[in-house]
Amino acid sequence: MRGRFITLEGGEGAGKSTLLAGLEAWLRAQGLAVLRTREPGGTALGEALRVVLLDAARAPISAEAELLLMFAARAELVRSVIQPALSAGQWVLSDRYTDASYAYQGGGRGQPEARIRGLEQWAACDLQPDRTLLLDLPVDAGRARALGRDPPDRIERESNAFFERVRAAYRARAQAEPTRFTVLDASASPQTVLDAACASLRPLLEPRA
Ligand code: Z5A
Repeated sequence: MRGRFITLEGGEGAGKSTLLAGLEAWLRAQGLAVLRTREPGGTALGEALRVVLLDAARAPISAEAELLLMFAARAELVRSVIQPALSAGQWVLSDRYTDASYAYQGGGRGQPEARIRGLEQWAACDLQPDRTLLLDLPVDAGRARALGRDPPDRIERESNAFFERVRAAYRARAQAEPTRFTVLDASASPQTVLDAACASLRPLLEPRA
């Protein structure tokens, strides 16, 4: 039976990595095979593109090139990792996916939604997640959590206004697709966030007709 494809989205410091670790352990405890990945990344090509995309010391990258590089990494990940794992019955947990392109390159950079939709259909095989968990957190709170870590990367250096547009774009997508999205209050404790995420995924554990 095909596995399930679960994506985690949200702004900087929202708690995606923290939640992913808890979800992976919970799903494994249910006896499921789980594959965890991230974007941009998850393949040799994707990890190399991640370095290019996030390196703050590089020459500026145009919004168009940034969008195409995100989808180049995704094209490789979908074909060589996600689709084979789903076909083998694994649950795939991804730290970000196509909604991030709509939020950052669409909302943040102003790239037209129709252009992103076209890339999603072609480069990402129009593969849609079974469930997307959106960790929603005010921008200031997320940035405060990220303080004291490594120096900010190329995207983390953007302004608060950029991240407010990203957050608004995520929330608009969740509102437009309430069946696929579950919005989680990321200001709650890690255990409360995990419990809410598990409650959202529990119905997907039922075998499909
Ligand atoms: N990007 C893009 O532009 N377009 C695309 O299509 C894609 C990506 C796919 C890399 O993403 C960048 O790529 C990202 C978007 C862009 N740029 N930005 N900004 P990333 O996911 O690798 O980077 P990130 O979003 O900056 O991740 P992060 O800052 O590491 O956040 P996180 O994984 O969501 O948070 P965390 O590491 O789990 O937690 C952060 C801290 O908060 C940590 O100290 C935790 O212990 C703490 N924490 C976590 N949960 C809680 C709760 N519930 N309460 C209190 N404290 C908590």
